Amino acid sequence: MGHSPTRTGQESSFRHHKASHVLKGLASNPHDLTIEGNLSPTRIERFSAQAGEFKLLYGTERVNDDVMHTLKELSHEAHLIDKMEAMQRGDVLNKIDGFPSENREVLHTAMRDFFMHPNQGKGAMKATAAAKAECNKLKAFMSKVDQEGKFTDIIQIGIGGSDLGPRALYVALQAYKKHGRVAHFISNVDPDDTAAVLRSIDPKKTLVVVVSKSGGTLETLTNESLVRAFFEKSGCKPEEHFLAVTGEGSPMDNPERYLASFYIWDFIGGRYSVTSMVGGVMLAFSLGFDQYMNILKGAHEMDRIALNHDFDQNLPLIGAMLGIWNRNFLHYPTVAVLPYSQALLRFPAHLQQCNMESNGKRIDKQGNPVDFDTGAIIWGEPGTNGQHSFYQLIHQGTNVVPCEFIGFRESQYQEDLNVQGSLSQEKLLSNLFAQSIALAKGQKSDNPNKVFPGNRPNSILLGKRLDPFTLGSLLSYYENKIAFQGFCWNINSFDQEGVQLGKKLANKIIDQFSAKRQGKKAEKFPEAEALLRHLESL
Ligand code: G6Q
Repeated sequence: MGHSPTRTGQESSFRHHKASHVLKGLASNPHDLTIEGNLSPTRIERFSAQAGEFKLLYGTERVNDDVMHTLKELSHEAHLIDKMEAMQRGDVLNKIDGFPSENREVLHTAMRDFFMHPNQGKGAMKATAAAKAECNKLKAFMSKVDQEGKFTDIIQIGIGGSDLGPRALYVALQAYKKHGRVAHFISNVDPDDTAAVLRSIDPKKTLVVVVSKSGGTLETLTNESLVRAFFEKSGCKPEEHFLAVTGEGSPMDNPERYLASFYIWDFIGGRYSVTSMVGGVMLAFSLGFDQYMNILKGAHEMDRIALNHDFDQNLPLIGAMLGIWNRNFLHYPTVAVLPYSQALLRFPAHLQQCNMESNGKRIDKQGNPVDFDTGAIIWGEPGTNGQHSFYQLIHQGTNVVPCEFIGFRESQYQEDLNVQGSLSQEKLLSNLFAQSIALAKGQKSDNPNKVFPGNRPNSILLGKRLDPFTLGSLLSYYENKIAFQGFCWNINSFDQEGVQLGKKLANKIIDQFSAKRQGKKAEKFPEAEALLRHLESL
């Protein structure tokens, strides 16, 4: 059994920092965006920051100079950049002191640290070298695939971190796909997920990449078996089509069963793994190896920005502190991520995992229950579609939902038409800006049903065009923002104990199904048995 060490120095709760007390006072009277003139052009200019390919516009948040200054102070008092440096150089941050825990480094940034000023931390250098070796292997493999020209499709089998990020990036980069290449995804253990994909492919022309860091995930192994059986039935040898991405020494680390195997390591959290081989194999196949490299370059650029000691240029840190302001001082429980880019259709789903699995925690890094709110509930959909759906609640509902808009000056395909005096891209961006201003300023009216209360905080992350490089940067912006918030709360953003209990109980219920089929008795589980009786009575 462990014990709960007391917190000291860098580990003390953010609530006890001097800046937190000041922020608490400031939160009693946050900037009122609804007063005429309070959302001025000067303000929009002043509360903006630029780094790499992005601008962050946050004049529509409920902040003023004092708040921003004190959030910066809080980031210093909580040593957030020091912690980011520790993470990127390979210190063991994934742990709970005094208790059994994963006890690992957190080195997803090393997966893309090949380009400029590689990190000199011992752990980081080792991880980068290993990642580089896998990249070289992937490059050689893909050039062989290109030469042979046998394959047109790839199926990625994986779930959670081995699915959401890769899928979100693939969907976002359709405009950059290699001619004649398509990716499909199977994640759910629902047999319909597999059946639907298998109906749409020709196995002779299809690669299958099975992605599981642990090599032991129920859904993934089950789906691999289903797809293998389908390939065998179709007269295709699985070892000529199946690829593996897994941890060294995992049950899936069996190169003879696969055409090629690639590694990932335990210091890469699943939800942070998209830039490793977890996303790399499918992305290099469908976009080309060079575009995969461009994603890594963009991510690396933002990783470097996250280390910038100049608060005003450190976009992920500013984003993180604005989030802390909304969560811990204005006490808003959710955040909507609203990309004005159809290509980012699956991006909020990826962020949901990345953010909520990382920061949905109730104890600190010393094992003590926290006495403040941690990760917000993340959700979202692309605009303008969302406007015709849930924006009603965002504008006039009883809960205030801070919104993070994402937009791009140019469209991806650059295929647009002037309809009634404007391009579609202009209409899209006009809607984004209109929503941001409407949420902030609100509207007065004699008709209560037409009153918009305003003061609904939001920010806009603006880029030039969504391409592989900027998408890599966007991904890293959020990964680092999430990590900064976890550092500030002194929680472990890199484990996920909360998903274990359900898995354990599901396995016990699976045993009930198997036992029944074999006419045997399974271990007693009265609550589940009661539920199963309902199922059987249908
Ligand atoms: C992410 C989680 C989790 C994980 C999946 C798949 O951080 O760890 O979502 O990615 O459970 O795990 P495997 O890759 O081991 O199959």
